[in-house]
Amino acid sequence: MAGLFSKLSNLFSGHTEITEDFYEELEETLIMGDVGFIATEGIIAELKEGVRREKLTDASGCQKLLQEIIVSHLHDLTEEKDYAFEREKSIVLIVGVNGVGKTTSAGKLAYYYKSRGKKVMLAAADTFRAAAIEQLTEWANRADVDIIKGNEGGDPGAVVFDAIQAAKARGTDVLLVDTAGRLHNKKNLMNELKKIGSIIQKEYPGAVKETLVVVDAATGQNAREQAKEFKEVTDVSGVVLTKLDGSAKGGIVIAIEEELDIPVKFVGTGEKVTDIIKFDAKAYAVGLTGYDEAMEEVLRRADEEARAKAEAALKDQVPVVTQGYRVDEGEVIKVASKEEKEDAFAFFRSLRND
Ligand SMILES: Nc1nc2c(ncn2[C@@H]2O[C@H](COP(=O)(O)OP(=O)(O)OP(=O)(O)O)[C@@H](O)[C@H]2O)c(=O)[nH]1
Ligand SMILES: [Mg+2]
Repeated sequence: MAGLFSKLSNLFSGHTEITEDFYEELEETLIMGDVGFIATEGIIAELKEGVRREKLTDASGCQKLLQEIIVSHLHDLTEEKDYAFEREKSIVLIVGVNGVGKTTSAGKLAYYYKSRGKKVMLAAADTFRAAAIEQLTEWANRADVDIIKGNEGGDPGAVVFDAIQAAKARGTDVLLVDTAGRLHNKKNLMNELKKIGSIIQKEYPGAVKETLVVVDAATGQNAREQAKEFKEVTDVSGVVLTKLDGSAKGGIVIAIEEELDIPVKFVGTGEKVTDIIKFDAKAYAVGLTGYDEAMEEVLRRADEEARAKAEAALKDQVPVVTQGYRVDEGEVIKVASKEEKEDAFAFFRSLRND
């Protein structure tokens, strides 16, 4: 069965005119692809409205419109606001139910920030599951970062406490905390997270706190439910959506953002240490709708903006990292984040082969 990305992008070549059939097929594709009922209804209504307003008649004409509507249903992530933890001393709590990919994501993020020049530390606060500490230790080795751990069966709060003291002493930039996905029961799990939360508040009030709930894309609407439950007990600030590489759906991004108002910040694209990308709404919408021309424009604009920002910074002699460029010793240097947009686009486009 073809996946959401291939079905949706093919929808436009399969139809020449915008007919009721076209809308029905679009609706079915979105629902089947995990977009969720609420967002689907909204998207279709806005598309119909736009088609009327712009007096569009052929299906290919509304490809761009659909792409813009999808973007408008997603958070407009900014580096300053949504990735503030990258620039200051921070503590990133990784939460989620068992098996979704928390430990893997913690390891990948450790590598991600380490390779961008950050001083990173991992904390093994899943003391419940046998072998969890060992598993995180392997990731710490892979990423070549420090790890703070306790004993199996020990108090996770104590591990977080120790990790905070170590992070302060060693000048760590990003402290990533892996937590348990399962305890004796759900109530215990949620209580433990609350306890960890209050330890952080007490011991490390100066740090930027980020709580990422990890959900598995393959679990569809359950992923949304899980994110909702965690949101109710902790101040979740973002989602890491894992295993999107193996899912033929992926519309869950829209359902989560629309219904829970939490941004998807990272996407797991495989099992390797480098298989994580920052979520990019435009790259996602372009990949989904097949309106590839839009990406050229997005990349060109990102490039211009970043260069302008970097040049302005150069003039004012402030060392800044901007999207795509940074200023270093009086020179404007191209950095990885521009390529990250391209990588995101390439990944979402590759989902059309599922
Ligand atoms: N294909 C794919 N596999 C992933 C991704 N992220 C994690 N996995 C796999 O998912 C499985 C579970 O990952 P873990 O990181 O152990 O999950 P966890 O949430 O820490 O699990 P518990 O600690 O038992 O709650 C492993 O086999 C990972 O390789 C991803 O983005 N893509
Ligand atoms: Mg784990």
